Amino acid sequence: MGVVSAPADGFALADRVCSAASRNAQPALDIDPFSIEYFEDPYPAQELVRESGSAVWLPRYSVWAVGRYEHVHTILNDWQTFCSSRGVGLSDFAQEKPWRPPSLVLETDPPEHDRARAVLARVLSPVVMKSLRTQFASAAERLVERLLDLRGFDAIADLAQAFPLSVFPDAVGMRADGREHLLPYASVVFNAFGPDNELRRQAIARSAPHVAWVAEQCRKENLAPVGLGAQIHAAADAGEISRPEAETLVRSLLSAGLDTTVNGIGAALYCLARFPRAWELLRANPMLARAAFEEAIRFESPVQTFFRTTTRVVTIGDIEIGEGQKVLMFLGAANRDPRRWPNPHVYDITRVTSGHVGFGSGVHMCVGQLLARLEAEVLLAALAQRIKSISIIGMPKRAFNNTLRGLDALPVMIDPA
Ligand code: OVV
Repeated sequence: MGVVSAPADGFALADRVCSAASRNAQPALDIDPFSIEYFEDPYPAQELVRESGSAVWLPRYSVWAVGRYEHVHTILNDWQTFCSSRGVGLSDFAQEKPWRPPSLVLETDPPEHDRARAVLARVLSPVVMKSLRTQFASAAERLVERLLDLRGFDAIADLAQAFPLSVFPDAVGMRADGREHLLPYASVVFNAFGPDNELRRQAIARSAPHVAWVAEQCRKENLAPVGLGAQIHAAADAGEISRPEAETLVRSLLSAGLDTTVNGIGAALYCLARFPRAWELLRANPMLARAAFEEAIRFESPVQTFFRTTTRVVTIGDIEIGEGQKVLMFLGAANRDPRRWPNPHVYDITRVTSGHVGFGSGVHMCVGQLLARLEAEVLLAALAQRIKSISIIGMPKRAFNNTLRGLDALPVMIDPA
């Protein structure tokens, strides 16, 4: 530990770091963290980001990159200096029109942020989670029984997607038809945080039907009288927020509430299939389901990156950053920073995961994290109780997205306990 090893591609670390003495010795890197090549294996480049300095300039996008845990954590917890209201993607809302009206929680700063956040925090509170638990657990058990009949299936489509799709839209109170728009819509949202590359352009070019459908579903009259959507609209009935604000907050649920849990659960399944010791531990003690999920979030970091924009000149470690600069936080790199995590590249469901930044940190920390954990916990516990082994029986296929890390396909075989 502490020794910098040569990246897997054979280029020595120093060859990629332009020490740029002409620019106050500010390190620069020519990596593209939004390229297919990077998504295929992000770890060498993430190590470069971490080891090059406390902040490193990415000339390709004219942004600062931060990959060390300490500094990612500091940035996440200083909204005054590192604001969200200019967007948390590459696009600076002070310079460019956002592709959709900004989110009232994600893309705002206190005090405006806090009003919207309070509504979502209440709608996604522990009391509400308790009311959802029994139905979620039954749905998980039913799905696992069905998969046991199949024996061989795609752990992404048939499990990581199927389970959230079987519980989340119902919990929100959505109508049954048109739900096939939800994952494509989320894919657009998360691609749109990235640069103007092929992924983002294609996603936005094809977004119109998904955007129109989602906007329609956010209206009070299209949501069941009980459910998370209705609870948001109740805040408008009470005069706490306006009706259009309620609709935009329902949009936040639909934007951030499904593809994230799909990739979080997918990460846990991929980890448990690759690390048989972890699977055996979980099987021996299904109470470890929550720990297995949390460690999968640290290990895979399904949400890989977010940006902030500086509101003043600021120093990160020994690097000075100007005002109005985009700062790219590598959550995945921070979650594997050897300065913070022993054996960071090992999936270990017995480790202390608290402090990981897979859900962010600070005022914007994932407001849906309890719902994500509930879904994952009941599903992993059901698997642990009914299944002896999960084996990968075909090539995993990676999904490419500017923000989300996960798989498109994971062919597996399961054996009953
Ligand atoms: C965390 C997140 C991701 C995407 C969209 C939103 C939030 C939103 O609030 O719309």
